[in-house]
Amino acid sequence: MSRFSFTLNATDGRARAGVIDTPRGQIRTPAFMPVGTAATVKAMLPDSVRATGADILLGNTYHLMLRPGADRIERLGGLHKFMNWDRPILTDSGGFQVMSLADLRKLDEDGVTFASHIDGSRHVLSPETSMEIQRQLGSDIVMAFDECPALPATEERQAEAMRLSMRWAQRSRDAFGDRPGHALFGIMQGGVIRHLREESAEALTSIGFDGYAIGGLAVGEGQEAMFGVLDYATDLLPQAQPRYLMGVGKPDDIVGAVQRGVDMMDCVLPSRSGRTGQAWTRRGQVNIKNARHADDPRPLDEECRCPACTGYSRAYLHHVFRAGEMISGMLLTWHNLHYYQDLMQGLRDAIAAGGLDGFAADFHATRAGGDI
Ligand code: PRF
Ligand code: ZN
Repeated sequence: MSRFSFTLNATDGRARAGVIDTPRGQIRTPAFMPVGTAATVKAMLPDSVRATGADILLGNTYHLMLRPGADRIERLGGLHKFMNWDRPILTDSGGFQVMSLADLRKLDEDGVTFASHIDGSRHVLSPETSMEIQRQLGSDIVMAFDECPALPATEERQAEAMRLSMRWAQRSRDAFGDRPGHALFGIMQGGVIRHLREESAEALTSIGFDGYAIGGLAVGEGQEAMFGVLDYATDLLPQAQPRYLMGVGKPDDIVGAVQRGVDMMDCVLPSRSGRTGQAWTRRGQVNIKNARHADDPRPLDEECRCPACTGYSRAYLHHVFRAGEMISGMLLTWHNLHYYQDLMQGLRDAIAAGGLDGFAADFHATRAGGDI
């Protein structure tokens, strides 16, 4: 069986382009991972997600353990077979979703006890149960179990959450064991406090992981503060493993993160905003609800080769959104995911050619603020 490995092919400044090899296929980096929380990228068939250029999807321990249940998915042959996606899947470990979605949460050294947001049933997540559930799902890239404190948080609270996450990282590593072809990523915490980020990086690298995530960002601190952390945080992590910035982001967040040495990202934004009538294009954001589009025969994005842009006008997309037709969410999600993957390919090509700064300048120059 081929093992999990990361090969760096090019660097440009602090940015990197490479390939992660897994038994389920290659992941070209920098990579954007569409979110498939409930065993589906909402409004898209898996072949269509692949056609946008995605190499890997993200799944969620929290949602799948509650519905339809990890035991059931395991009995049915694992998440890949269940959702008909045979390429790599990364699963988040659940703690972050418990804190934002579950009721009656109780957190202690062992883990977190909570009530399901779906039916109120009681559950426990700990480093050990999270590793077991991610194994049952058949995840290719398993995330360590961590705590991401809600903002605003005092330095004391950030330190406590980070140190708990580092003890949980060691327990995650021990519980994961040795699983050839599967990877375990550690998650750095520490908020926007540099010495806590340094302490967290030191703890994770001395445990040793197949990849390193930067957690605890994009939680309301703002882009400037996030970039301020990324300015030093990626350099605290090993060169030889992938770095994953969790839950990011808007297109300009992605460009800035890649310039600062991030290799992987995920975000619900392109899929979620597609269902609410928001499109992301080379010239900026389009709100398809807007009456301005009712008679507009032009495509969403003149340069895009996706089915929404090659087959339909803004007028049609406006009409089906207003009429509440299902094809509206399908076409806008397809376009948004296609746009995001085109952006990633542009970033990878620019890094390979040593022209990332020019690419980024061009990216910013062609985009208008507000609605276009
Ligand atoms: N930890 C985990 N998942 C996450 C985050 C985190 O800090 C974030 C923060 N942006 C998103 N998803 N486990
Ligand atoms: Zn398009």
